[in-house]
Amino acid sequence: MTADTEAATPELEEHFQRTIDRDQRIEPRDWMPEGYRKTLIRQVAQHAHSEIIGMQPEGNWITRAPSLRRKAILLAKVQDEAGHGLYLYSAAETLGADRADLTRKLIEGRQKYSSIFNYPTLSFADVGVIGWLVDGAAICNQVPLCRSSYGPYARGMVRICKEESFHQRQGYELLMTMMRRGTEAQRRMVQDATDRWWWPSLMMFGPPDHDSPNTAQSMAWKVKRHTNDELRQRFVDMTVPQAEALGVTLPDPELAWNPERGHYDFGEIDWDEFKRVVSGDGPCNAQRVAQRRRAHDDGAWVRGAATAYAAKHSDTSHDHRGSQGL
Ligand code: FAQ
Repeated sequence: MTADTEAATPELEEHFQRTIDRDQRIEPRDWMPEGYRKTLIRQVAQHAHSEIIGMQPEGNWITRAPSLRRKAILLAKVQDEAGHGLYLYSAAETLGADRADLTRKLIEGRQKYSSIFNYPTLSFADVGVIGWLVDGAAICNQVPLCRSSYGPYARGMVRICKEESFHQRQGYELLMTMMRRGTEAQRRMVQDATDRWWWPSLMMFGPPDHDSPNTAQSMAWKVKRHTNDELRQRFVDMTVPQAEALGVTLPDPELAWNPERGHYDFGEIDWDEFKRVVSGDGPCNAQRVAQRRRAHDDGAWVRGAATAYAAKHSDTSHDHRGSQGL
């Protein structure tokens, strides 16, 4: 029986709880409650799927970027997202998940990915706004995950966050260029993209705390360090001054500084829209999943060739060493 399947005993449970209480990390070799393993696989897999599906909206603009420089930047960013997906699938594997099984669940619609990637990218300004708002929200949500109690997830998040903050700055720089040095039409494109992405970005943080079934347990296990509403508020507070500096209006007439709370108040999020998008009925859900399924099918020969090569290599590696006199 390996450590991960070992039956619970009071000693193992106490050791797990003590590790959490002391803010130390749970590692793959450690005993952990089945619920802890399950919720981590759920969250990490959803996160990995989001990074991979998240390549599509911006990938849409690689062939139509307005200059070689912008194209190179965008290519690099989309490649970074692929890398994030791979770190996260590896982290899920340390919990006993099987990557092929996770991919199957994604393309069969049995596992979620972030609602945000079900919206279309209608102009090149969307590339800038995704960097500014979507990566901005991702950073707000993910920096605290660098202190998540599960070691491989927390360590993966450190590198991911460094790259996400670079992405956020490239998006903001692109928008600044369009606003300060662009034409009137380009400024209108930035405002239009901001109008379309603002509310979906707020939804990225998940349902409100009173309607978030997983938060209490995930906070107790220190998988999550803040609630969905706390992080959403932090994002709003951080973003309003950035919008002012950029010269765009955030599409919320109720957005106002509240000196008593020391935070910005903001309007009600359309939670019906959120539920529709999460349950598969957003503007681009069908297209995103179909594209992922197509890419998976098209890649079958690569996986087959890699598996055949690995099998051949392991059969003959002894002979190779022999023939090279090693
Ligand atoms: N979309 O009880 P809670 C990125 C689900 S990466 C879809 O509050 P939890 C990088 C939730 O899974 C973006 N589903 O759940 C990038 C749960 O479903 P389940 C992804 C959502 O886990 C940038 C149910 O609702 N980031 O952007 C959403 O405690 C640019 C109830 O919710 C992460 O995954 C949603 N927005 O809190 C890439 C970060 N929100 O499984 C390309 C890690 C909630 O019970 C371009 N994840 N749900 O059926 C987390 O921090 C958490 O999982 C939350 C949700 C905060 C997302």
